[in-house]
Amino acid sequence: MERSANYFNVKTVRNMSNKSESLDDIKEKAEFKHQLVDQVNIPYRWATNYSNSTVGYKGEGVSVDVSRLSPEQKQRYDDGWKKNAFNQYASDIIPVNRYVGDHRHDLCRKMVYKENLPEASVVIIFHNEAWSVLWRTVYSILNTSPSHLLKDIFLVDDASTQGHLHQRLTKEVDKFSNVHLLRTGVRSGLIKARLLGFSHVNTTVAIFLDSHCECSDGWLEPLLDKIANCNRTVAVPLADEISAETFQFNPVNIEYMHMGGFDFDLNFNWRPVPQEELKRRTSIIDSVKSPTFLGCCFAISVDFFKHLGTYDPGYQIWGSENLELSFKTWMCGGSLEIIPCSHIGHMFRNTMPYSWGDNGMQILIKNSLRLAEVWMDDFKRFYHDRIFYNIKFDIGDITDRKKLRRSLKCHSFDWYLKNVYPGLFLPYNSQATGHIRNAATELCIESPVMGFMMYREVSLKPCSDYAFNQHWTLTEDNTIRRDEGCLGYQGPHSFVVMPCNPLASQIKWTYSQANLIISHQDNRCLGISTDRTTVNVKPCNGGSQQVWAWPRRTLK
Ligand code: UD2
Ligand code: MN
Repeated sequence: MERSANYFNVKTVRNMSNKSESLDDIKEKAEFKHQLVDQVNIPYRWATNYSNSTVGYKGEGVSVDVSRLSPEQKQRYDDGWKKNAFNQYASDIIPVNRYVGDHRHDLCRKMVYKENLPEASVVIIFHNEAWSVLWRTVYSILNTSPSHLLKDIFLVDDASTQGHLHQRLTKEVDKFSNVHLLRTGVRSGLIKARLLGFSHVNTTVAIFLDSHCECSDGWLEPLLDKIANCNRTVAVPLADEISAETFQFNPVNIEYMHMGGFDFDLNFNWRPVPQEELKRRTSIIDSVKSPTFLGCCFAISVDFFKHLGTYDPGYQIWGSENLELSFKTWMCGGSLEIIPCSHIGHMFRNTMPYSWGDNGMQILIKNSLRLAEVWMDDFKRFYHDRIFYNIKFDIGDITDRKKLRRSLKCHSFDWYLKNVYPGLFLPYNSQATGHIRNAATELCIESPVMGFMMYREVSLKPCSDYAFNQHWTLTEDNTIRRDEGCLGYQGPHSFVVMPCNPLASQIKWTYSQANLIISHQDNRCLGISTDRTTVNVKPCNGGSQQVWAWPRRTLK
């Protein structure tokens, strides 16, 4: 599946390394203490025992000069990308116990935390993961966690098919007294896999990580301190970026903190922190209250997670569990906070390398429908509208989840929107919603991949009920909108999604009784380009190429 959402943490500060070295150069420089971990057993190390190799040290990346690889190396390089959707070849060159550096703000380093912080265990789930990447996650935890604060690490194998994750992994894990391996047996999806790991946790705090993370100095204490202050706070570290290409560790710049939001595709996105929240904070290292969070990498009190009914086990494979936990945390008496002193890197990738079975999109929709049905009250209609009322899927039984919500006496979703996420755009009083279908071609206007749509051109594509990025709302104030983006034109032949500035006339349109879409900028009509790949504006001529079907639906 392709990545959606402005899910990538775009605010990274370091530039990617421009280095371009062949494998031989790299080996030489590193004195090649660490051979390609694919071929040899990784050295067995205990906590606080970092590699002294220079490759990848302090989070540096490695860029592989593909033109200098031998055919055999090139094959491995290609296979690595194919299997993982990241550059496994580069990862295998970097020691599994590299030091990623201390990325904390000076003020964080001076922080003094409570003496009796609660103990934590970490759950790491995976369905196929490269050996070097998985172990780098584990080593980074061991190397950066004070031993009295970390009890267990549970690796949960969600029915991986790759050979190295079978016997070899069992053997490797056996060398550690505090690393345990659990296996789901059948493919369960990340939500149920996390629940299996969680059922073994017997510490005060549980921490969940993806299998391609790296924890950096001082990540653990501020999370535990937050929960020790109030066990209803879900503590979320910064999600630094580990480059999928070079494995460079790019820390978030906390001068430009973002918070988690969501759109009505029910995708997570990054949003600017509102002024009121910025004013509430007294220091740059104060936590940021966040309406939602990314999903991986968070710490939660075991009691509070149980109180909230953990995750909805009805969610399959991937998706929505982060919004579920976000909504219910806030609605049922807790809070969700991003902690600027805690740096954990996550490797963000463009596509998912693993299979979702026959119909991934349906799985995603079912998870979202469960979420909407249980937690969003009447606001679920905005999601239904987004998926073109394509809601006839069997989403399984949700009686227990509804009962849970009632028994916890949680606030309404309306309360959540008003109090926690007042900045969210709600498409009230729309004039039309859904596909904008061209009468001459039956093609629909599509925005670029969701989340990456700003300042990129729209196109014409065959209409599909699964293409959420073909959904547009004609708003009360005459914009053609998708969440934070509006359709506007830079020139008569260049149509991009741009910020919805209410004063910009190039984003204002009238949908006439004759089904023409008329620009407020120059009274001309939206039509299609001669090659039928995109839209344009021309003087209105009454031709079917300028006629558009768009359901005139008013959302209240
Ligand atoms: C993001 C989250 C992830 C989760 C997901 C929404 C971050 C950075 N990551 O996923 O934690 O909230 O959004 O559901 O916030 N996996 C399994 N079984 C499966 C599929 C995946 O164990 O059937 C594992 C996978 O190996 C990985 C983790 O689940 O460790 C998350 O999957 P991902 O990394 O492909 O997804 P990501 O980071 O886009
Ligand atoms: Mn991930």
